[in-house]
Amino acid sequence: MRFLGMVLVAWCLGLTACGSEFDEPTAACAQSCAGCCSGDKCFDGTGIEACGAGGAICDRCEGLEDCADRGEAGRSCYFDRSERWRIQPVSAVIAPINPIGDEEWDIDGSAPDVVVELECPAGDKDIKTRTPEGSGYTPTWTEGGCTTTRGDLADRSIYIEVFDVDVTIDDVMFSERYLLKAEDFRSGTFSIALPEQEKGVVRFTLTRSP
Ligand SMILES: [Ca+2]
Ligand SMILES: [Ca+2]
Repeated sequence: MRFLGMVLVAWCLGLTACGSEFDEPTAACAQSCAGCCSGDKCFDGTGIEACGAGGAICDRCEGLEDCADRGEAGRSCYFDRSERWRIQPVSAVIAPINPIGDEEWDIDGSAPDVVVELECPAGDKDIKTRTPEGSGYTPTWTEGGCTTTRGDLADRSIYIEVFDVDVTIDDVMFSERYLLKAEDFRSGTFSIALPEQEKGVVRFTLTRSP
């Protein structure tokens, strides 16, 4: 059945007029429902699963769309490319031993000095940001994130580098691109696993910015 479902989804994606899972509103629902309708069923219409207002047929929001109240245009699934979002590294868990070389992070045996650098897409260039040094094996940060538009973040990945600052050559823990997913925006958070570090992770918040 799963295979059949995938085939149907693939088939539907290829057609612009693929049938909605919702039925045309009945006259009774259209007149009495403040949210959205499917047949004679009235939904409150504020969620991405069933979005709409004024007794219109419900819509399921896809991808990065929100169920958004758009004033006179009513409530509908909408993806606002110009909306500004902030990506902030907030915390990490670092392994006690550097997996590269299997030794302590710093020669004097002290904890790593962890910095997260981001390159966030902004138009045809990137914004580069850098957190302060977070010390210890569970560093936290409140500064050094980037803010850019949702459209840029939908089109292009961010580059993330995590490292222990050293006098000569930094110990790099992570350097990869990451493309934000719809669920990252919905949950307002995402994390990356640090390779070779058991339980090693860096967590980020993803918030709308005024
Ligand atoms: Ca080091
Ligand atoms: Ca260091």
